[in-house]
Amino acid sequence: MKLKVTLLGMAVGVAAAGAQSPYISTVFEYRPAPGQFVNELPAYEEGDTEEDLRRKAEEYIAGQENGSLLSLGAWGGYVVVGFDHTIANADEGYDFKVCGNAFYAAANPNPDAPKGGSCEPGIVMVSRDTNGNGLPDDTWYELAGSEYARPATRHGYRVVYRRPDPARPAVPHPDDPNLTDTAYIAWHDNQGGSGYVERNLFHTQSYWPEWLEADSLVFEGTRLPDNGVDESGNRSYYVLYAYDWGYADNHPNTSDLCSFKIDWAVDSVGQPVHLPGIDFIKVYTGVLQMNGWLGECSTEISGITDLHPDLQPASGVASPSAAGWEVLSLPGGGWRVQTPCRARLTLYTPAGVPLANAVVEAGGNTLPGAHLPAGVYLLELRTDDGASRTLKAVKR
Ligand SMILES: [Ca+2]
Ligand SMILES: [Ca+2]
Ligand SMILES: [Ca+2]
Repeated sequence: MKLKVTLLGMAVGVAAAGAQSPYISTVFEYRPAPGQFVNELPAYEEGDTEEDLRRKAEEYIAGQENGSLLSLGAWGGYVVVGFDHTIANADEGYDFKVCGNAFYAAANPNPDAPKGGSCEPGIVMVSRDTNGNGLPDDTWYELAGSEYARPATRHGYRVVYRRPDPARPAVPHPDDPNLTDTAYIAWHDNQGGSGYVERNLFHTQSYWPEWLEADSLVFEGTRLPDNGVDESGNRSYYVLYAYDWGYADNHPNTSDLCSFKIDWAVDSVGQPVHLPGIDFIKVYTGVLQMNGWLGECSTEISGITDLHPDLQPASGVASPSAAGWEVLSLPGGGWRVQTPCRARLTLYTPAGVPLANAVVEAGGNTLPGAHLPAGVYLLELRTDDGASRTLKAVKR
């Protein structure tokens, strides 16, 4: 009991210290996957520990909107950050912005897809300090960006990278002198796939995080479809295309598309969750693709900004039923949908596939569902003023 009180006291003390900064206050963990900027951004020096690199990463991206570029390496490499306050989930608009170094190339020869250049989408996750200990040891939620429900997006993905053997002879690319070792760092995934992080002429340092002692590195998460295309057809010009929204290092920093809504959060099985605010953010490289001489797709970030640092999070999780929104399962297999006003309803499968649309009026409405298999469905209700809320609809 005494311990509990002490920990709570510490957490309150941290939150109350000093004025609120809109920027990152702490880097909790920096764990890049292998990549061509690893050991350079930031620089590894002989003898550095993981704590030294954590501190260097913090110097790069904390306390400023757009600091230095922190490279997360190939797919899965990540950084975990915190703030000196809880970032509130605003009723409308974006909640926070992530800066990176994405750009659209003027030379992109594809007129139908102008948002291509150097776009290296990173997946963003959020977490609440639910146990109040000030540490990111609570449940994480992915912000479901534009590609979340695409069939080509792989959820529950896992990759193991193996430390390169310095005695193994390099395997240069037969046609591309820029690629000095195409079998440099081997990886395999949990779906039967495998490949290599390739080494190129332009980055000659080790691509393996030198401060880590393990001989393999494991990362887990969501893998986005490949976004790089060799538009030249001869390995000379690669275009990395932006995804629509919801990813870090995916659009230029001047774009609203670098901003995020806490309302995009989903749980581990894709169910939307409502978080009144968040305390921690994790960003990891979302694409696993080599792009010839350009190297692997690797997300970089340079800062995160709370877009409304003075906004207080609503206390507790909002209860939809308390506000007059409710879904009840009916014995015959359908649902009773209770709303305080007129709303446009969309019924989704647990995987997010829309099944049906309807308009419901204020009060009780019956929604048929006898023909559907048992499971947890999602009901999105959008009011005439554009607000929306999502409720679970359980079919037994
Ligand atoms: Ca919101
Ligand atoms: Ca915690
Ligand atoms: Ca980048």
